[in-house]
Amino acid sequence: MVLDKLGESLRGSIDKLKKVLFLDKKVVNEIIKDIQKALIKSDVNISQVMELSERIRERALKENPPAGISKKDYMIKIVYEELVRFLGEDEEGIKIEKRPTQIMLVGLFGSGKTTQAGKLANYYKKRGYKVALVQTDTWRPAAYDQLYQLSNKIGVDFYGKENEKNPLKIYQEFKPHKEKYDVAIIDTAGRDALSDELIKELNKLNKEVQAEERILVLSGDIGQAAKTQAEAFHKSCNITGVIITKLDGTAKGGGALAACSATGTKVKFIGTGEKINDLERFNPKRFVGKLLGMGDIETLLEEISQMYEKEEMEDKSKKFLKGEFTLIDLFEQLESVRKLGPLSKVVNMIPGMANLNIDKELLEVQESKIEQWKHALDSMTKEELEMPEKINASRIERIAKGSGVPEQTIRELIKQYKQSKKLMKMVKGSDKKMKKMLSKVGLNNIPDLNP
Ligand SMILES: Nc1nc2c(ncn2[C@@H]2O[C@H](COP(=O)(O)OP(=O)(O)OP(=O)(O)O)[C@@H](O)[C@H]2O)c(=O)[nH]1
Ligand SMILES: [Mg+2]
Repeated sequence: MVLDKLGESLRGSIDKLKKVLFLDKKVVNEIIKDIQKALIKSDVNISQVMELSERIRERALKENPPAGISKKDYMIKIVYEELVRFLGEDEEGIKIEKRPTQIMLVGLFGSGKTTQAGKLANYYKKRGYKVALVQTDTWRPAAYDQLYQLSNKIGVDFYGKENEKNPLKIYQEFKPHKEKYDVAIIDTAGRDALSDELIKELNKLNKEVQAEERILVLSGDIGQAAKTQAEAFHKSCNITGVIITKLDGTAKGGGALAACSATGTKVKFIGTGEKINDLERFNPKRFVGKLLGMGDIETLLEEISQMYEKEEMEDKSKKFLKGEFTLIDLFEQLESVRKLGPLSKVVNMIPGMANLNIDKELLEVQESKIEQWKHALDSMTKEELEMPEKINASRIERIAKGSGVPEQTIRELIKQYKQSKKLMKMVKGSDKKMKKMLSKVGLNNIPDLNP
């Protein structure tokens, strides 16, 4: 499992959070301390840890959850969101848009370049692309064999030259064939450190290959030192992203991931083992979800977003019932009711509504007219939308010209608005039975209508 220690500790904090009776400042601080410890153990840079935990603390203490969601659950959401942000927010991936898309892998000795070259070839072959593997590493004696064997195993074409000392020459022999492929993956030689010699070699190769993607392969076990490496390689060959490998076997992987994100270097894939299939596209949301215990988080996020929707609807209903509504509110209400079916039918579904003796025409809005109203509303000024009473004949003429909607239809819209407002007054003046009825259709939690 990737970053299992970090995941274990974070899940531990979440469990602790779930168990407390009441979320107060003390608990927030305690949970944050746990998270800090977990991140520091994973070799995340201290100032990054502090920055992240400050954000979590501030939000947890300041923000209020929507009604129906506990503070504890809301804090879990905050922790999730901030960790996702911390790790780069959105998935980057490598897009195969040009044919061929050349992916050049660079990095220090043993970081996992050759292995990832094989994994990537396998990844793209499985997705139906025609792939070539090119070995330009003339340093490591076994490099040629290593990649050759991988290419046989995967079943993709291989280019290389066993006793050639000049990587440029090897690439030049491949170049006339490159058009045959959708994806060409170019493995390069590493060194102990980013020496001048390696920089020179990479610069030359870089110029010749002109790869769409220049990917730095970093071993996760270097932890926060990933920052210096990413910066140095970026300077020498303007890398387009990184692959962090060996996340299966190191406690320091969190540091490497966080360091890359801090330098703005996009993590495109992660290596999760030695086998050919042990490569994952890096998606911060999925990754953090898994770390925190996927299923739980998804259900929770869904619940919270539903509560927000409910709150918003209730707010609108309250305004509507108080008669404090504008043309925009009217339109929104009509749109949301329209989703339930034709208005006349919707009204019939509400028990007791018929007894109110509402003129049926008052509610029977022709479906096609709503679309025209939308255009008319687009041509109105803010003042007109908020105070429709101000819309006189000359304004109607102007709105009609601007929207291409007949004046008559605009007059109907205003009539509808006035009638709805009248209806609201009736609702306001009605008895408890009415309130009961409204609660049946979900418009509950409404403050006393006759205070
Ligand atoms: N556990 C684990 N091991 C990996 C992963 N990726 C690569 N390795 C191992 O790391 C070692 C080095 O991998 P290579 O692919 O040869 O590294 P390299 O960057 O090509 O090294 P040089 O050619 O010497 O520069 C090998 O033993 C791989 O099996 C990974 O994601 N997880
Ligand atoms: Mg290699």
